[in-house]
Parts: sequence; C-alpha cells; structure tokens
Amino acid sequence: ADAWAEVPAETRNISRLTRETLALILAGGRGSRLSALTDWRAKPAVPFGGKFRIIDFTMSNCINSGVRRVGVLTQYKSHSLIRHIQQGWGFLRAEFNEFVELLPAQQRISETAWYAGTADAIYQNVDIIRHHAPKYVLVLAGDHIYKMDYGPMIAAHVAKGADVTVGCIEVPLSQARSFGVMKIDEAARIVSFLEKPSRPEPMLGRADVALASMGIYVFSTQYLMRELARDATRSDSSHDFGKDLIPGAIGRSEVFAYPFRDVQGMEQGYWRDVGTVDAYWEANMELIRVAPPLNLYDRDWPIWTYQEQLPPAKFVFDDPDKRGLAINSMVSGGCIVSGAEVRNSLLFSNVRVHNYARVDDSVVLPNVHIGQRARIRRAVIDKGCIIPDDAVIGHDREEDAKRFHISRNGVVLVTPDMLGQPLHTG
Ligand code: ADQ
Ligand code: ADP
Repeated sequence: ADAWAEVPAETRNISRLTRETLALILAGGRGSRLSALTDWRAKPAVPFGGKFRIIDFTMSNCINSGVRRVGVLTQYKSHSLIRHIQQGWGFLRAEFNEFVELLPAQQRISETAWYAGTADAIYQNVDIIRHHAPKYVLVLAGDHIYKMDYGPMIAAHVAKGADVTVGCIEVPLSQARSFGVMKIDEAARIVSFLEKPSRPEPMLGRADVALASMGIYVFSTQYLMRELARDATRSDSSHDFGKDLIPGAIGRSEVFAYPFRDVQGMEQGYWRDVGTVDAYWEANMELIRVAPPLNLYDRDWPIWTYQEQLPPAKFVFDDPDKRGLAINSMVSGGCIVSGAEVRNSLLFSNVRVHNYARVDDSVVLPNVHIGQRARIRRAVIDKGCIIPDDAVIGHDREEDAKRFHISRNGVVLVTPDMLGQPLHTG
C-alpha cells in the first residue's frame, strides 16, 4: 500500500468525477467592449488565433478534461455561435453519454423574460439539469482563452466537501476592479467576495496583487438547485453569480477557492479575457512570437474547432519588382499572398492579399480581400471585408477616425459595415 502513498487519494477517481459532471457554458454575453466585432456575433463566436473561435478554448478544456456532457447557453446574436457548435462539435458520441447541447434562451420558466443574469440563465435550464442528473455542475464562461484541466478542481471541490468552488487567479491590483475580488483563509475558504469593487483590496502580504474570480464555478447539484430556486424568488437580486449568489453564500455555505493552474501545472499560467479591441489584437499578435505564452501546437491539449477543408496557403509573384511573402506571421489555409508583402501579422482562413499591397502588425479575419497597393498597419480587419485598391489604413489617424473605430492604443478596427459592405456570406 505504501507504494501508492504519494498518489493523493482525491486524484485517483478524477475520471469518475468528471463523468458525473455537467458543464454549462455561459455564452450569451454581449461583449460590448469589443466594439463592432460583436455587433453581429456573440463574443464567444469571435474568431481567434487564425482557425478558432473564442469558445473553442473552453469547449476543448471540457473535452480534454473528460467533462463530456456540455450545454452551451446562448442568447445575444447567437446565429454564428450556434452554427459553429453544430458544425464543429457534433463528434461526441451519445452512446458513451457524451453530448454538446445548445440551450438558447427560451423562456422555460417565465414567459416574458429572457435570461436576466448568469444565475437566471442556469435557472431557466433547471429541468435540463434535472434530466441529466449530474452530481456536479461546472459553470463556465464562454469568452476566456486558457487551457485548464477541470478535473483537479472538481476533485478539490469534493475533497473539501464544498457546496461551491470558485476558480481564482491573481491579478494586478490596478486591474482588479473588473473582477469579483475575494479573500480566503488558510484553508482556501472564501471569507469575503465583492463583485467589481471600486476599491479592491490586495491579498494578504501582497500589496499590488488581488485574488480575482475567473467566473468559473463547481457546484454540488443539490445545492445549486436549492440556491437558484431561492434566488429566483428575490426581487432585490439581479440573478447573477458574481453579484448575488456567490457573495450571498459566504458564511452560510461551504464556499472555497481553487487556484488556477494551466495544463502544464503552472500557477499564473496563460489566462486572457480578450474583452477589448486592444486585448484582442495583443492576444492574437502574441501568438506570432517565437515563443508565445499560449502554445497552440501542444498535442497533449489539442484545441478542437470547426474547420472548413481548404487548400494550402500560397505565396507567389510574377514580376521581379514584386514580393509574395509573409515574414514573422501566421497564415491559415486558403490564403493567397500574391505579389504582396505581409509582416508581423496573423491571417485567418481564405485571406487574399493582392499585388503591391503591404500588411503590417495586423490581425486579418477570414474571407478578407486586400486590394492592390493597399497599405494596412496595426489593424483588426473583420471577417469578409473587401479592402479597396489603394486603401490606407493605420497610417493616418485623422483619416482613419472618419470611417473606422480606433482603440485606446491606436489599433484600427475595420468591419464590413464601416466599409459600406453590409451582409457577407460564410
Ligand atoms: P463578467 O465577465 O463581467 O464577470 P458577465 O458579464 O455576467 O460577467 O459574463 C459572464 C459570462 O456569462 C460570459 O461568458 C458572458 O458571455 C455570459 N453571460 C452573461 N450574461 C448571460 C446570459 N444572460 N445568458 C447566458 N450567458 C451570459 C464574471 C464574474 C466575476 C469574474 C469575471 C471573470 O461575475 O466575478 O471576476 O467573470 O472574468
Ligand atoms: P461570423 O463571422 O461570426 O461567422 P457572420 O459573418 O456569418 O458571422 O455573421 C454573423 C451573423 O450576423 C450572421 O447571422 C450574419 O448573417 C449576420 N450579419 C452580419 N453582418 C450583418 C449586417 N450588416 N446586417 C445584418 N446581419 C448581419
């Protein structure tokens, strides 16, 4: 028996615990700080990293963790999100009790209200939880980029005898205002929780760091059902986990924190909320680095997605005074860089860059055409944009400001709407 002494007892049955868990991914938020990128799609459906959409990271975490019963709660502008899940995530096998279910807001309980807050979104689906009868419910956000094994978090929840366990991460105190901020005791029990406090408190002995909620929770199912029913009757509640249920549970229930570790077991590993145009541009540009903080080439933790079959990327020129190249860049399938030059940029699928055009430091979403001699710098070009010949973007702030959205750090966001090109297909 001593031979096994080093294996913590609570990790020996993780695969049973993950099988007994139902994941519910909140994918309904507006993501309004992403500006026009979320005018027509929910934030979890925003393309990311050349081939993926933001929700693929959370979905892949579930599948790779062995949590293979997954519900996706949709609401706001959900068309492309629903299409993506249907096209890309149908490979789970019902025979093995694996599934991905789309749960659109559909007034299951009240005839009038759509999802009010995150807790209400789950409450509207209590009959579905009851139907699947999981022991644990893992509530996740569909709009964060990270790689995490949820198994140890569920195991810690069980080992502690918790009612609810909140995933947490250290953030700089200066950013803590946009998170739920908690204090914990030596046993990791949460002793206080304030949602988006105007004056967040630092961690004990760490003046410039606060302990923030990742907005992910493991609940024991019975407890969750009871708390949701209780919250639903309260007229003074906004029916939100961060604002109401979690703060209201402290001192009354067994509420514990679980510190985020990435799949390499690193504390303070890669975790991003790409909530603004600047954060979105930066997180995409980071991937181009020689040693990016997020490894997309990791065979042990694959990120699944829906991917159209496409021919290889192609780089050509037919005249010695032209170029047909991309340097320090990532270029996806179906792209053609023809007589043009691309530097420090990320091209998503099916991007065409035509003669003498020049693209620098930019994130170019799928199906974009960049016309001849166009010059683009420090930009995010939304899906399907047709950039006219000779266009200049990111070189003249005043000109850009007339037509496009300019972020705080000066990244230019261009969408089909801004170019007067309304609806696009694909
Ligand atoms: P926020 O991210 O501000 O804070 P919220 O806007 O409610 O919380 O979004 C949480 C998730 O739920 C997002 O994925 C969003 O898309 C989705 N969502 C929001 N409303 C929804 C609805 N009605 N139906 C379906 N999905 C919905 C939360 C916590 C903080 C924590 C941060 C971490 O409240 O405590 O620090 O996440 O990012
Ligand atoms: P994604 O890039 O997320 O795959 P699409 O480009 O297909 O999504 O567009 C998202 C949704 O928004 C689709 O339902 C599309 O028809 C719709 N849409 C896009 N642009 C407009 C627009 N200008 N007016 C109305 N609907 C639009």
